[in-house]
Amino acid sequence: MATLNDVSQCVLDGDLDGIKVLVQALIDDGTDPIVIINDGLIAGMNIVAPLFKSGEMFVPEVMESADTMNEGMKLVKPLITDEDIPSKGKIIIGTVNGDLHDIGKNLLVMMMESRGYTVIDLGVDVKEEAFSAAVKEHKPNIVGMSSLLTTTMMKIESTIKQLVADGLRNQVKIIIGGAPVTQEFADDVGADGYSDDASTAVELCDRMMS
Ligand code: B1M
Repeated sequence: MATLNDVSQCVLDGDLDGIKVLVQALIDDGTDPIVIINDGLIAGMNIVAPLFKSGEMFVPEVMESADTMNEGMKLVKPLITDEDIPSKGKIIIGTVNGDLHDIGKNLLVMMMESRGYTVIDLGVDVKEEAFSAAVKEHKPNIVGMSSLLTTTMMKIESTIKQLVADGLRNQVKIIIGGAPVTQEFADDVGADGYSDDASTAVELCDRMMS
């Protein structure tokens, strides 16, 4: 008989075929879909996060685990309503104007979603005005900006200035990251937080929301 531990292990292993069989078996046994999400799928990602942080798992494996979790979610999501899943908060995220790198950002999105946040991913090459319009529309708790190029780092600053100009800066916390970004840079441009990897970024959000 399938167990919630098997589901977590399957997420850890990145077993895309196995997860469908296990989650369907638990659904057929009458297991509460919320329990499958929290104690099976998310529990699996909660094992992955520290292993990634400590260097025991690498980007491709983390992506596989996140894909596996999402495959399981596809089966349970139709069985629950959005109100059943308490969200920890709403986060808007994007790679800044002129920058097309999205692997790190996508990893971050997956980790944030797996840790219970509602994430609105604006994609790559996100113009300053688009960040601002999204804040107006979605009223997030946190805005995340990723930049991988020294040439686009300054777009973080111009986006923050855009939020100030539009009177939105005080309504959100801003976190930033990406290879060239540093804590010093974050302090200079007036971001609320900086992180150099996806796991720490999620922990940063947790601290901001508490
Ligand atoms: Co480009 N690229 N690239 N590239 N690319 C870099 C960044 C570069 C360092 C390579 C090099 O020269 N050594 C260099 C930048 C140099 C610089 O600015 N100092 C570079 C360059 C120059 C370029 C082009 C200009 C090349 C050209 O066309 N001449 C061009 C620019 C295109 C553009 O954006 N306008 C370009 C293009 C590309 C590809 C399209 C080919 C591809 C991107 C594909 C994609 O993303 N879909 C690519 C890639 C893959 C890289 C490298 C090799 C790998 C980046 C990556 O995905 N790393 C990169 C070299 C490198 O970083 N070693 C390089 C894995 C990823 C998991 O890590 O993105 O750092 P990372 O994310 C981490 C953390 O940074 C952090 O968490 C993540 C996970 O732990 N993090 C955040 C990221 N965002 C965060 C946000 C947060 C918090 C944490 O809060 C919101």
